[in-house]
Amino acid sequence: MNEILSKLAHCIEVGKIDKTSPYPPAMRDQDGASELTKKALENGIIPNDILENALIPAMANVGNKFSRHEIYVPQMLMSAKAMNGAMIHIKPFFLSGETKRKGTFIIGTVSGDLHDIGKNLVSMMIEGGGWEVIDLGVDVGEDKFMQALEVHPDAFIGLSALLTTTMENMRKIVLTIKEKHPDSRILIGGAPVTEDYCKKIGADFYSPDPQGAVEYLKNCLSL
Ligand code: B1M
Repeated sequence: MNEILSKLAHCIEVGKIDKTSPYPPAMRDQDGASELTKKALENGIIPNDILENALIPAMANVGNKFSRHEIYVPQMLMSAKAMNGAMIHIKPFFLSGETKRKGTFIIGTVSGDLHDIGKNLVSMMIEGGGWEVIDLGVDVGEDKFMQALEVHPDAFIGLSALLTTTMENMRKIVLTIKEKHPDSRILIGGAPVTEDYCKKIGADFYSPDPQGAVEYLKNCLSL
């Protein structure tokens, strides 16, 4: 792997946000995820390669270490902060700057779930695809989705969940939305979510990644 990307992946894994960050103590005064992402961009590495070859695999390693009880929640949180420190620099590249929007997309991480990195990536890519994105944040229940739909009745809706427990909350949200807005289009995603689960709960589309979500919206427009 490219040296900058491999250092960047290491910063995500150990939770080194930027040069001024005192954590982890062994990396004091060294570049963190923020500086290395900037360097990667300055060296002509494309944002998608930074994501696919450094940030996402590093977060996957963090999850595996957590599963093996080699790290705990505070370390996971530091990795998430380092990831955000990197994403700040990548975000502008995914925004197209188009003024005329293709439509509105309402997104949130479902009730009980505080994971937002994947959801933010999806928002960013969809916004970059020319859509207005209304990001409701994390721990979002059916009421908040319904309120947003009152204001934007033609919007597409995206639900994200990272826990097998909170994934179940998608079912109620889909049911409530479909009762009042049967023609609405709901797409779902997140690590534990599957195509099969999507069909079971009556959602319209499952995508394992942000690109699939962007493609789905694009295809809906051309129907
Ligand atoms: Co949590 N956590 N966590 N965590 N965490 C996982 C998800 C876990 C798999 C770790 C593990 O055990 N190996 C595990 C879930 C187990 C399970 O249910 N099967 C877990 C757990 C158990 C927990 C807690 C319960 C831990 C505890 O407190 N004991 C707790 C729950 C808190 C809560 O939500 N109520 C918790 C807390 C946290 C932190 C707060 C510390 C932090 C989140 C910080 C944040 O998001 N701001 C955190 C983190 C960082 C993780 C891991 C390490 C990384 C998640 C991540 O950001 N991945 C994660 C392990 C892992 O995933 N390997 C883990 C990177 C991100 C780019 O991927 O979110 O999957 P992801 O998104 C992808 C796709 O899924 C897709 O696109 C994205 C890009 O490819 N996608 C969509 C996502 N949403 C989509 C929507 C779409 C389409 C595609 O359409 C709408």
